[in-house]
Order: sequence, then structure tokens, then C-alpha cells
Amino acid sequence: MRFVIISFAVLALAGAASAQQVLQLQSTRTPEEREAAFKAADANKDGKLNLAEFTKAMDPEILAQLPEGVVGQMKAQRDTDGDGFVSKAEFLAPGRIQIHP
Ligand SMILES: [Ca+2]
Ligand SMILES: [Ca+2]
Repeated sequence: MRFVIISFAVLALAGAASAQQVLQLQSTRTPEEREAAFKAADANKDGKLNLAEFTKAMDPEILAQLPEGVVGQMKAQRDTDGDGFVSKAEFLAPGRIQIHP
């Protein structure tokens, strides 16, 4: 099974145990840049991100290397209170995300 771990700055894409393909990416964005990205992506200015807004808020360098269709899973894991939106606190919170493409 393939999975992706995004732990704020580090993203690891691991292959099956036998293949051991691991890709690690380091985001170069600072916390200030992440906060600015959140504000810029919040198109309707309600202080939280829907899926389209969340996609815009992501680090483009990371986004470009993600497998297809995993952004929704990332958003769901960021949405820790389960209201369907990613608040600024949820977006900026440290944590680890595991995705199964
Ligand atoms: Ca919004
Ligand atoms: Ca939420």
C-alpha cells in the first residue's frame, strides 16, 4: 500500500515495503507565508477554507508532487473539528497527515 505522510514541512511518499520508494519534500514556506497563503486563498473571507480554497492555500511545490486525488484527504485530516472547513488554526496547526492514494 502506498501512503503519503505530510508532517508540516516534510512529505514522504512511501512505496510498498518491498519497493521502499520514499520521497521526502521540504516545504520552504515560513509560518508567516503559510498564514498569508491562508488569507489569500480564503476567497469568500469567511475565515475558513473549503476544498477549492484549501487547494489554493497549499504550497504549490508540495501540491505539484502529490498523487492525484489526495487533496480532499488532506483537507479532511486538517479539518480536526469535522465541520467540513479548514479554519486558520487547523491550517496552521502542527501535525502529521497520512494519505492513502
Ligand atoms: Ca472561505
Ligand atoms: Ca474545521
